[in-house]
Amino acid sequence: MAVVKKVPEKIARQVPFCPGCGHGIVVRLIMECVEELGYNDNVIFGKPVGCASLLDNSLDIDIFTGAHGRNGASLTAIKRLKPDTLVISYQGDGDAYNIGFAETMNAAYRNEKFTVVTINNTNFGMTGGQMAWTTMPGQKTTTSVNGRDVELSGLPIKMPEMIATSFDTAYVARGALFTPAEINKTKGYIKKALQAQSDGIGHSMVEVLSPCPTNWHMSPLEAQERIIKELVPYYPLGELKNKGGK
Ligand SMILES: Cc1ncc(C[n+]2csc(CCOP(=O)(O)OP(=O)(O)O)c2C)c(N)n1
Ligand code: SF4
Ligand SMILES: [Mg+2]
Repeated sequence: MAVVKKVPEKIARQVPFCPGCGHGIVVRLIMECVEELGYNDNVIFGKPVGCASLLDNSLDIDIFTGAHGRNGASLTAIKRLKPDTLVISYQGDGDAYNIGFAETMNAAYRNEKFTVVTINNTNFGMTGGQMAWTTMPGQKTTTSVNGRDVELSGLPIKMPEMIATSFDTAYVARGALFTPAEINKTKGYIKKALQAQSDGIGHSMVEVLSPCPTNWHMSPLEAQERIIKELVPYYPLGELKNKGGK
């Protein structure tokens, strides 16, 4: 018999995202992991600028909102001042990779002992679907109306690969949201990343390939199929680094 897991207590109200959006799923996975790891009030959720900024009223935990892209710097300070607190930086791809590139890379470079979870939905979602560094070749966005031209703007960025191979980080993985099995694997990656932080091993990061049906102009089902057919072949799934070995 299938076991339906209870919504974590800290998700106090409904999350405010579009139908079929991945943000709500990932936030739930994070809060399930937080609960399972035994953290109750000793958690700080670093919220970005982007669609996830709408989360304020949904979570009953301490939330910090950084300026656009700057959570890598702000949460460094918070974690250093409160080393026993589980610090989670939840960020969009535009926030963490484009606007916050320097802060994200510097936090990883210094091996700051907090966890970054990034939502790669291949665009700047909240502001209407502009091209990001994660946008796929040929993808039409409001700022690449004829499709992304890699001759002009380069290839989509693979931040987890850069962070896993360049710096002395503890845990790096990429998951995706399509089948329940993949969603469960993604939860496993998030849990290991949080465990690496809890064990004091070092910086941890999980990227999640996530649907944005609204700006992709697709149904939720078509958006999931796009992830499987178009995104996964370019952005491979799995663990890139697991220093703690758990
Ligand atoms: C300094 C600054 N520049 C630009 C903006 C406008 N802005 C708000 S949300 C956003 C896009 C965020 O995209 P992403 O991080 O990918 O998150 P998503 O909405 O896709 O989840 C931008 C550019 C801002 N709020 N502050
Ligand atoms: S615009 Fe995209 S990322 Fe933002 S809430 Fe809607 S589906 Fe989600
Ligand atoms: Mg985005």
